Amino acid sequence: MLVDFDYFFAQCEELRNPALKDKPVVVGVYSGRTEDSGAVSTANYVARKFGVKSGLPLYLAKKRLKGTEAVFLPVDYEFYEQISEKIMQVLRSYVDSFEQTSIDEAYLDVTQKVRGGFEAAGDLAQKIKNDVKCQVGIVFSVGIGPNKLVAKIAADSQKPNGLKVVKPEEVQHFLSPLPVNRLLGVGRKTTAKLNELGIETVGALARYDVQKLKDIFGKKLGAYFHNAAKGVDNQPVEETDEPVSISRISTLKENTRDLMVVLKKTDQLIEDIHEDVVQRNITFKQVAVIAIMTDLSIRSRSKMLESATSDAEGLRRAVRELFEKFLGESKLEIRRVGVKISHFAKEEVEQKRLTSFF
Ligand code: DCP
Ligand code: MG
Ligand code: MG
Repeated sequence: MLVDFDYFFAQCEELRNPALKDKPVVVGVYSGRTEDSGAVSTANYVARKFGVKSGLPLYLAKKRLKGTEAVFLPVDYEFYEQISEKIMQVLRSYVDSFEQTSIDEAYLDVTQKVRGGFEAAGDLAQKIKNDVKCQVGIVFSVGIGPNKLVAKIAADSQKPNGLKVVKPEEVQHFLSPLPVNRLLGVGRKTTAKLNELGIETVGALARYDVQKLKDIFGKKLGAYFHNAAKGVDNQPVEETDEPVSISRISTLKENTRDLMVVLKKTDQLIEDIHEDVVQRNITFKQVAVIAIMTDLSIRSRSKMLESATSDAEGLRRAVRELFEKFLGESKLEIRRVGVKISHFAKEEVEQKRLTSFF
């Protein structure tokens, strides 16, 4: 099974304020330059009817929702993470093995639990949905299939509050009519390239000569596209203890705009993060700073380092640079500060799995 929570950040906001439910709700990341600069993180389905979705610039979202009772809120990641953890805990109690892939997504292997029966898996999914709704108050969509690839596409096919079972004998029929961009790793450029070859659907991709695909996209990717289009995927559901990012956040003794005060705090956070980096034996390439302002809005700035590093000094330099710039651009006082690193690589780069490749 693949479980993906519906309109997650916005649903969390509805959970703590049910009065929002019937209104368009937009959760956004405010970049801080002007009141409306920034982008939509997600929106509830009421807002989506007006064409508002993840990634849309906020000023456009405001325009599309003009004249409605739309509510715009800043991202409160920590709150969403708490809710996410509660749900993940409930999900875990039902599985043979479990793999969380993002704040709102997890794969559940229930093969043993249902003795391989797809109908029993559907019943189990309904039970889990009811349990999570009852214990946490959140709804999600679930896809069930013979492997991760099919489960993921199935989950996306009936949002929101969906439950879709695709049995092994139905895989071909289910995948064939879908546009190629529904496959993981087929983005805008690849879609354009495939379309040029006359390949619009997953079915057409499955029928296309595999050797030609390899010539065009390289051996590894070509083979992946061919298999994916046929619904073939053998990746196990397995727990990964590798986070996608490491962050620490902390409240300042008092609100400030003083760089030195900010850096004193971030130095402690950096020390903590660096310990984690050493322990995990990883390098990072991206550094971000987070500032929670006195009006509780959250701002962040990030920077890609020239090369991956595990060095604390490099991290300190980047954080200093980011806060210097940020304080120059913003007028409000800061209440809490955070540091985040991401884009990890293991010391010996291993790329066992294509999903991690994408
Ligand atoms: N998110 C984001 N920016 C994006 C995409 C997503 O900040 N461009 C965040 C907000 C989402 C959360 O990640 O709530 C989960 O992403 P999903 O793609 O699962 O989207 P939603 O859960 O919001 O909606 P859906 O009902 O389509 O799953
Ligand atoms: Mg979701
Ligand atoms: Mg998701």
